[in-house]
Amino acid sequence: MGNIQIQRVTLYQVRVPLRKPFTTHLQEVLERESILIELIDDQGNIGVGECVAFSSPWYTEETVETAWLALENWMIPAILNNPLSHPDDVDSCLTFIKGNHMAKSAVNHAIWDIYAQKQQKPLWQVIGGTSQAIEAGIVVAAANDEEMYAEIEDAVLKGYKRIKLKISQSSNPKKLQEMIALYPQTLFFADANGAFTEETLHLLQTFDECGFTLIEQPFSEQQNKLSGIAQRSMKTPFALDESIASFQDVEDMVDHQSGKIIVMKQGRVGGLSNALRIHDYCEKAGIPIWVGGMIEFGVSKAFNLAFASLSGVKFPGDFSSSSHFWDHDLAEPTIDVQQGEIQLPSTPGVGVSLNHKIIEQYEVKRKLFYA
Ligand code: OSB
Ligand code: MG
Repeated sequence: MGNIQIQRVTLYQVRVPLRKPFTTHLQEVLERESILIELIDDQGNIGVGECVAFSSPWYTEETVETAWLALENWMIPAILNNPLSHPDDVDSCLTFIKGNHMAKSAVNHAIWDIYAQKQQKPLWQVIGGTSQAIEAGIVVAAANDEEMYAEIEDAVLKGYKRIKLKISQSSNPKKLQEMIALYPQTLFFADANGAFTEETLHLLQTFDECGFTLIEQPFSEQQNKLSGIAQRSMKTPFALDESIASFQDVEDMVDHQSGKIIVMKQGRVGGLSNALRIHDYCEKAGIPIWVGGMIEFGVSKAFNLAFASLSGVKFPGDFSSSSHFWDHDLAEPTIDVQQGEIQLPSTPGVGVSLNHKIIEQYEVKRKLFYA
């Protein structure tokens, strides 16, 4: 296959307004700052990646600024000076850097993109994906009930197979149960983003009769033991999102029985290489996976879609059309849900490139690096 020798790296920082506010009990997101990375190798292959850290540490410790620093000071110099024979080598080349998973993931992704292009195959095939049509799910994170009902109706009409609702201690389980009963063809997930505590465990238990397929991350990421106690008292399976930042976290989930399903966010586990290891373990252990979202652009979503093609992914993920969040996506082609599905590309690599014209409109800063 030959080594991948990176010649040039470009980092772009962008700031893009969301089409409508994204509201959870933790944060209201109105605009998305993000970092895009573009690598060019000695044969002219272009690999892309996207760092999914947010502007502030409301969801994870990493932020856009810390990720930029890590990329600029340590990660990019390391990959410019080391020929790589496989994307997994990105991880071995960056073991001297602790944490910073989302920044690492962006680099790991861009190398996977080039690696697949060199094999002249779509990335999803290179990693052993089996389905070319990915079932689409959407997240409703509305500020009030009226908006929530309107967005649910709209999503059902658009053909989404699954709707994820943000819940918190102030949600009304009775009303949710009635609403879910109106849409027997649609799967409903609940995402608590860690809203519940030991003191409010009894409130969480009142969601057990709502008809949710699963409840995502009821407690904060460290509360495995409590989550295990709660899970054993409820029939609705828990899917752990924030808790899963590594392979070991999956083993912890099994040890504590703190959840039954994994939400994969490649950025949080440090990229596709680690995500694949988790996938293979989960498939053997019979733990279903589904793919979560980060209010991303089409680059990150394209890697999520490739992962969703794997046989261990058992539920529709956070996959909505580009137009759900954005007036203009930063990657092309844009994501277009049709009959509740998204078709994977047949072109080599991850199948998307940066839309430079659009990026220019939203660019905050840019930096180039040469070997
Ligand atoms: O908890 O899944 C989450 C978005 C930002 C931060 C955390 C979460 C989310 C989502 C996914 O719910 C939104 C999407 O990209 O479709
Ligand atoms: Mg979540």
